[in-house]
Amino acid sequence: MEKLPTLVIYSDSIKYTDDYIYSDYEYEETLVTRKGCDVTARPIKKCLGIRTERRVGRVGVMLVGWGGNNGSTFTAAVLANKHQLTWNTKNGTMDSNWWGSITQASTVRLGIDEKGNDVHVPMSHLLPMVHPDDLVIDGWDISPLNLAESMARAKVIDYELQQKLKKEMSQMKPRPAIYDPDFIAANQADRATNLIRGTRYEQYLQVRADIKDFRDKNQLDKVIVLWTANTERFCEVLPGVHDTSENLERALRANNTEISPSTIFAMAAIDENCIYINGSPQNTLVNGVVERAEQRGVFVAGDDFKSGQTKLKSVLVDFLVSAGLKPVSIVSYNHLGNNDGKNLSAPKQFRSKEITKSNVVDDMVQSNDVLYKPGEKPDHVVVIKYVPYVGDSKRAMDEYTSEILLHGTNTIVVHNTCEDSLLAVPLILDLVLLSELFARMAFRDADHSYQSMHAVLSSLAYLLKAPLVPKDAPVINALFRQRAAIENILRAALALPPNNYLGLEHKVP
Ligand code: NAI
Ligand code: DG6
Repeated sequence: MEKLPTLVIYSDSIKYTDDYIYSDYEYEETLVTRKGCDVTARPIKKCLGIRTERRVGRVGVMLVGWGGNNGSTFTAAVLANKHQLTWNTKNGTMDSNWWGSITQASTVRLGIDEKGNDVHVPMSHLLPMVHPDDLVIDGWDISPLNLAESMARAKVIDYELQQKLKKEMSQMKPRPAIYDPDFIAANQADRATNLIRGTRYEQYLQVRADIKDFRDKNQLDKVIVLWTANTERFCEVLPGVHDTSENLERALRANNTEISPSTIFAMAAIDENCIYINGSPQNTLVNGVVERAEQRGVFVAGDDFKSGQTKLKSVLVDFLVSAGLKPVSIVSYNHLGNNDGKNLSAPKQFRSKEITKSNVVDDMVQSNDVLYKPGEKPDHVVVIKYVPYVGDSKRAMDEYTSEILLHGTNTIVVHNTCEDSLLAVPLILDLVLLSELFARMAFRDADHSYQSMHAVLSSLAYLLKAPLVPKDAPVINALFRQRAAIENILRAALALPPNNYLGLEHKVP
């Protein structure tokens, strides 16, 4: 195996022991006070201790919806990379890679060399992270197909690579899953034959038993449960049912029909001390689930992978608004022909996706009160259509109209064609690797003992369309701000200052 270069930080603010990296970090902010039109600002500093456990341990990932396009493609990508497979196509011989993953295929600016030139290192070299080859994979699906059959059904992976993976993936079979036809589209019924029967509470117990079984058989230190199953309709959030952990458990035992399958998976994962990540739009992580995660000290994160159209939107609108241009109309069409598109062709499931796709520019708009009056927003419309022929190769067409100088207009039109699952799978990897790393980090201020990050892991916002944040925390959608947050948290754990891009070495004599 390729030997990774070691990164050692020389600083009085860092201490390495066999078990931990300790960083003394000065967190700087600017405190702003507004009184009428007057604004005052004062720099503030807080001394923090950051401790990162160095031992990664054995990590397992359980995918809900393992047999879907994302689930089977994720498994294929992990195995192809692990075995360093190559395959022939009409364009020549291809090799395995993790392009699209920020941990595996992106770099972070570490600093400058003696001549003042930037030095970058792969993000994965900053702090100890799970190697993707070492992940153990398992999961559930309502469809009984083994993973080789699922991969063939998905039509995402090149044929020759499928042949090379077939033997190993045909041994992998999803565990039976929780099916409630009231939550996903009626057009999914024909694949739903691999099911956990019984009441909701019995289903919850079975999911817990599955997690225990997987953990014990593979001697895992950590298991991460990630929902990449069909988009569900939103559950109707009911007082006395979804609002507290206790009420939710009571309602689960009473077999309340507004408790969705995804919420049952989340409760079982949390109760088994597993991080739970929601890669789809629905409101799985109701207040009762979040409270349960807080009580148990387990992370939850969501909602909905930010893979293509929304990712670009959270760059483009940031660019426009920060350039002083005023987006006034954003219209986003998609059509796709995979099973996700089929499920989303039903109105209630489409509505879930419409919600997560629609609120993704709010923070950028609100940041500029020169352009927008309080409460003013651009018109924003999202359309999704199911067109079977295009399969996983989603088409996304966007029109952005902005008002410019003296109320002229500027219209930008974007057309993007891409295999959806090949964009989503690297995000699944990053969600797993980064959440696992964040679970090994702890923070303390001067007088307190070390504490984990908040149970709602908003640091993963870069990877998610509608980032769930702790109560009263602001939602950040702007992509580079989200990425800088990840980068600078990793730097802080190494007692390095945030990247500031001042570049004064070259600007001041
Ligand atoms: P898919 O439809 O191919 O896979 C979903 C799988 O979940 C299917 O195999 C289905 O049988 C299974 N399933 C349904 N209900 C289940 C349950 N209760 N328990 C266990 N398994 C269940 O869809 P795909 O393309 O893999 O996407 C998965 C999810 O990720 C969808 O909700 C989609 O909206 C979301 N997503 C996908 C993105 C992408 O770029 N591919 C980006 C953002 C979100
Ligand atoms: C149609 O929009 C299908 C969806 O599942 C999307 O492909 C998915 O949510 C990705 O969305 P986006 O906006 O990040 O490309």
